[in-house]
Amino acid sequence: LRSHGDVKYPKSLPSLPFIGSLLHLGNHLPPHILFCNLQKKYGSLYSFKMGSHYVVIVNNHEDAREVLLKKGKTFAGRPRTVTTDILTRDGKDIAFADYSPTWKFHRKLVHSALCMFGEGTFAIEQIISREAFSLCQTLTTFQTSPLDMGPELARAVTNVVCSLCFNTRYSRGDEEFQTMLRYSKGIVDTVAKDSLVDIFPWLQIFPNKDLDLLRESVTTRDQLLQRKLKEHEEAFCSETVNDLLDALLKAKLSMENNNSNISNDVGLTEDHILMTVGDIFGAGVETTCTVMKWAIAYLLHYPEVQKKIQEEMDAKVGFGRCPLLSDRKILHYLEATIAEVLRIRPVSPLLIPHVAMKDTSIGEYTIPKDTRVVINLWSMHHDEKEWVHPGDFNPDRFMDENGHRIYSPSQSYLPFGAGIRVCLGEALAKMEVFLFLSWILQRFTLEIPEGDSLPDLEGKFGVVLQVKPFKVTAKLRDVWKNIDITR
Ligand code: HEM
Ligand code: PLO
Repeated sequence: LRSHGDVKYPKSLPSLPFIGSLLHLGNHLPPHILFCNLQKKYGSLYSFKMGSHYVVIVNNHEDAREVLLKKGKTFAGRPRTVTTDILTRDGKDIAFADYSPTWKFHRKLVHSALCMFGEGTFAIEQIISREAFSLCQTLTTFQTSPLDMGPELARAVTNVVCSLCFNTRYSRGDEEFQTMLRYSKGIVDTVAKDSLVDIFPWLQIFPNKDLDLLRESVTTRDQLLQRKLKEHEEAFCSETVNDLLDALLKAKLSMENNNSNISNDVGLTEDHILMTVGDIFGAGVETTCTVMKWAIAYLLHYPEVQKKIQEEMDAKVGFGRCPLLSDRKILHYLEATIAEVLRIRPVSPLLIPHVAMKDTSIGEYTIPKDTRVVINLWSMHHDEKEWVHPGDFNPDRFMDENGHRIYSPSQSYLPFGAGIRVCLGEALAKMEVFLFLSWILQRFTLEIPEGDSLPDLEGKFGVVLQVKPFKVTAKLRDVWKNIDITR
């Protein structure tokens, strides 16, 4: 693409050699950091070809806001890729589905179901608190011995999503839960991994270990979801909608009965229901769990932050009751710490790629239809023009001088994205992270096991920015030593 007349395209990286160097460099530098560094040479908005696809990388908040908010609908498309097509039966879910009336209808449906069973109700506080209590019990039994909290956190957040979607939960060591952990790791490790198959789709005709693992993991997941769907169908009664799956079934049945025009247009098939539940499950578990792990890793690196959170809690909540969601309004420093974790290690540093659905523009640059637009949240959250020492972990950025919370100290902060593709689970995720962390820190002080080194803060890029596994000791705080914590 070349500029002619008034038409100006984003600066382009040299095409053919670049693909080689991208894949090569990709082995050393994760893409969000590589794309951030390339700004030095190409400016904050630049483009390149990946196979036959024209890709634009957006690194600053002005352009990102134009794409996500001002022209949100124009950029609401999603690309089809080999791995996400396997995961979602060719885009029959929400997150990886292209913009369409069906997608719009689904998103609305799931949004209202989430409000009904979660966000808007007292029930969600009880569900999360039950899991926080159970997590604290497990930590108590591990007293002083080093523990990888990963699987325990995974069970806690899985049980929250399970309660919302299926009205069930898992106990420690449950066989079905172990299966779930296994297939989800298989998917996270392979979906959109280094996008090789997505750059050259014809590569899929060659044997590819990752694709095999992805297919196998997806098959196991689908069998599990199918079983849940069948159980719900058998027990279904439209009078009592117990969970998200019931709500989706009810919507499907009422559309079939109505036989109205919309049902032809937006057809809610069994595949759609399965894939949508798969999305909520996958997004609900992997993201929340990842944020919890990052938060704990940073608390180990910054014991003074942990101490400050505990002092605030001791003063404002005390030990006579458990933390509540309403404490979010008073535990400013804990909220600021969570906000800072989401800044310094965004769960989804490149969001999910967006696609221009028609010819359009970003700033002064022309963007042709079908361009893939990658928003580099990492660049935005580490922009030196917007943040003082962006590489430093400092919750005080989100506090004012009176000790109150600042919600958005910079425009360059969008951990959940924005606009019509904004995260569907933002409210739920914030409630979970707040309650889990406050329950844990009210009772325990987290420390590095003797002889272990500090957790690695670099992260491993994939469909989410993962933390490398590490161990902690959860020491029961002195005040709790004489109290029966299992009450
Ligand atoms: C999409 C962040 C938790 C469900 C997204 C996106 C981001 C994000 C950045 C992509 C936005 C875009 O492409 O423009 C996060 C973070 C979380 C979190 C940081 C945890 C702290 C959750 C939870 C759920 C969820 C708990 C489920 C209940 C979704 C769905 C989408 C999405 C369904 C796709 C939306 C669409 O494409 O229309 N999230 N998320 N997320 N998230 Fe989350
Ligand atoms: C996580 C592994 C699951 O087995 C499947 C799944 C579904 C939805 C995905 C999620 C995975 C990863 C995080 C994603 C989410 C949709 C939105 C979310 C990509 C692959 C984010 C952070 O954008």
